Amino acid sequence: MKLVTVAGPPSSGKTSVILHTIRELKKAGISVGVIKFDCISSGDEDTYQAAGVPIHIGLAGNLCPDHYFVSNIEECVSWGLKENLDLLITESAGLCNRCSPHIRGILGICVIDTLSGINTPKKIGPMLRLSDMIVITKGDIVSQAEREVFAFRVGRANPSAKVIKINGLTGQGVLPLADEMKNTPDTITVNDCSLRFAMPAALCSYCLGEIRIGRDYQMGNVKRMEF
Ligand SMILES: Nc1nc2c(ncn2[C@@H]2O[C@H](COP(=O)(O)OP(=O)(O)OP(=O)(O)O)[C@@H](O)[C@H]2O)c(=O)[nH]1
Ligand SMILES: [Zn+2]
Ligand SMILES: [Zn+2]
Repeated sequence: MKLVTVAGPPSSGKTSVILHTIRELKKAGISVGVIKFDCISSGDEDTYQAAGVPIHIGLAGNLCPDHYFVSNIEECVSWGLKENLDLLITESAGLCNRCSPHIRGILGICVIDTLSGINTPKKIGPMLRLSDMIVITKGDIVSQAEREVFAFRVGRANPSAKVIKINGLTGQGVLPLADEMKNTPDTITVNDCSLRFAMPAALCSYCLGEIRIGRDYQMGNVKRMEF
């Protein structure tokens, strides 16, 4: 089974792009399932189900969804194998911008939309910087000049990635992504694989539920600003 990680800011068009890609892959007889990682709720389950795509949702609750991802990814792979999938795609909504689900040796894709603003590529961090392929969506609602500046900034944030433009509404531009997924090697386990980026975590009293403000309540890994 092939494994692909797809990450990107909320509402950037991940599900739209994945669904168009799956439609293409189905034509080639490839069976695809999705695991969606989200925080509190996800409407994606219904969307994938309606499209006939096997879907499993993981809700991270209070945890960072990427930390939750890495604690569960091996079980996700087992699920995909049990479902007899040819390809398992994980979708995660990189909320904190500091974490990244991408794994060494596993195709990692970042989806980002032109509406997020030209400074966003620089701010997004490792899920963009350390991805193999970057998909830019929503080019249909900005000007040609904005599209070009945005793509330039994306290329500067990650010079080694392939950058492609996909219209998430129509699916236009999806073929190179489907091809990349088709050609990715098979995986039967991610045990002993490594993340591409160490996930920062504070492990301070606030991680453990503290809500009071003041030095007396701050324990563990606390970083102070300098003035
Ligand atoms: N105009 C336009 N709209 C798009 C495009 N791609 C996606 N959308 C719209 O953007 C919205 C969000 O798309 P989704 O595919 O749900 O985005 P997502 O990244 O999966 O969202 P979450 O999983 O909730 O983080 C939907 O209303 C899509 O129809 C695009 O290329 N152009
Ligand atoms: Zn989605
Ligand atoms: Zn995080």
